[in-house]
Amino acid sequence: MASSSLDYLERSKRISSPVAKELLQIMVEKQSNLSVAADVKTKQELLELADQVGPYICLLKTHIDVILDFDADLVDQLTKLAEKHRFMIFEDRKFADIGNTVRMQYGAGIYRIASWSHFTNCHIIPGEGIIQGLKEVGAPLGRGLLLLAEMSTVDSLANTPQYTAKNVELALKHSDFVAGFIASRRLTDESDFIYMTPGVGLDAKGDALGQQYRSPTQIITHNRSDIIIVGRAIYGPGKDPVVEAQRYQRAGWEAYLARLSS
Ligand code: 5BU
Repeated sequence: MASSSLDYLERSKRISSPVAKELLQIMVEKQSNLSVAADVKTKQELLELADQVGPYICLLKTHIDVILDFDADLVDQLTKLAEKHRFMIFEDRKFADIGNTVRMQYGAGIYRIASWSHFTNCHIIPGEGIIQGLKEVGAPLGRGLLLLAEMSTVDSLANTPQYTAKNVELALKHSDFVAGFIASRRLTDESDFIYMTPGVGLDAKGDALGQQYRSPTQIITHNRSDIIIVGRAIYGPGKDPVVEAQRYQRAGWEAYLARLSS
């Protein structure tokens, strides 16, 4: 049976990646396949947003390098909020350099991403060495990597069959560290991976810089992805993050239930 026809609970028992397993368990417990992309600019805003939306999400996605006043205490507090509300953390770093460089960028520097982020992601533009470099740092810590097999923007160069197929090939080869993909749709049934999709919105169709939004129904029910990643639609101007997080949690979960019954 294709793994996408199984429910999240059944998949949590079978999937090989320990972080994907834990994430699927959290999704079942909280009835949430919602990840909030917390693209805010200060430590206080990030902590406030994480505390507000925490009860409704399975995963918090960060861009830690946009935080003006980043410090180690931010990471400690985020980790405490993740434990309090039971969500995981995904630093959307999009590594893209040679293995030797990403090893340093992932494990060291100011952010020490590997020390606190359960998931991170990379482009496979440099070839297999980028996965090997990240794996040397992340695997001993029990972290998981997501490959950027597709992007949500209107003219993304990643969305070609050959590039996407290479992502699948490398994920299968490194399935001891690759937990899944960033993609708009399920890419393979050969082995189970977790799929996360940004560019999701119920109201706007896009932004002025090439972003495109699709609905949870399109992404989860029809395209068989697992997690919707939602940013400005939750906390943008005039939005109430709690109301919107609840709304997207509901929409994502209903789309998942519709997939199971289709
Ligand atoms: P938005 O406010 O929902 O548009 O934010 C989307 C987030 O997802 C933002 O943090 C992007 O960096 C991220 N993103 C994306 O939009 N599209 C992609 O293909 C990838 C990441 Br990969």
